[in-house]
Amino acid sequence: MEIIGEKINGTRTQVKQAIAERNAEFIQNLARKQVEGGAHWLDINAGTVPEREPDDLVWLVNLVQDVVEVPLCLDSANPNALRVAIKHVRKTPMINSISGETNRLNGILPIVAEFGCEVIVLCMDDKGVPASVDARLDVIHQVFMETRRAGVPDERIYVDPLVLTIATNTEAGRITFDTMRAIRTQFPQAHISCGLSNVSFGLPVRALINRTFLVLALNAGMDTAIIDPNDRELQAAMRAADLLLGRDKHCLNYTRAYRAGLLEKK
Ligand code: THG
Repeated sequence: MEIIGEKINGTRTQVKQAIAERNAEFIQNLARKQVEGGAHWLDINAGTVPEREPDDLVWLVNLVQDVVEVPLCLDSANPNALRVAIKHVRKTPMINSISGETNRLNGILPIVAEFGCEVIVLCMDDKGVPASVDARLDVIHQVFMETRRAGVPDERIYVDPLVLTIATNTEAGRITFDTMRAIRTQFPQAHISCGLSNVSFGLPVRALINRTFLVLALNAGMDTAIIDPNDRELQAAMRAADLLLGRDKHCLNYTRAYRAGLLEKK
């Protein structure tokens, strides 16, 4: 499984403060630690102040690239911020995200096509996140029509089926897994990605729910996730799941993680 490290996100209190104070050391430590923890990409989200977002995003991009080599995942709904930031990236970034929403298709898909980016596709449109599996697949088919028309190959697409909160709808997990299985079959070249934060909202022992969700999602065809790469239990569960699903040739990653002391309790 490929990991997108989630921690450099301006909606988090500490990161928001570090951005406001231009605390470079705090951000660069987050970048280094996540790559040491196994992140293949780093999500970079400058937060929610629209007039400051382009400057803040460029500041983050430059800082992070000075200390790590991994490509970035630019997390913004603002085409202007993305266009400014993309001039500063050293490696072609992933864009997080487009969706079936008109403004994202019009504003962000042209950037993805022009710069040859990989892109996360959220399973939602102007009406929100569809309730049923079939309605979600309709949205996905619509978006693939647009990405193909724009010349973006399916293998650059990471579909995020979105998982809603189990506490308010106990079908939320099943709907997400069924959507993943259908995407795997209908778009075999595309990737499937997901975040975990929503699924366990409002319930106790959230980390247990999150890591069990991750294992079930891997079984449903997910190959990438936006997670905290420094969460030991999550990483251990993910490595065991990859091993059991036949995605770890010669058990190499598993045994390597064991020797690095990553699989057992500290
Ligand atoms: N899909 C896509 N992008 C996403 C998400 C997704 N981007 C945002 C989010 N979901 C994933 N990123 C984060 C980043 C940080 C945290 C959670 C998800 C986080 N949360 C703390 C917690 O859960 O305890 C609380 C916040 C804080 O520290 O202030 O750290 O699903 N495409």
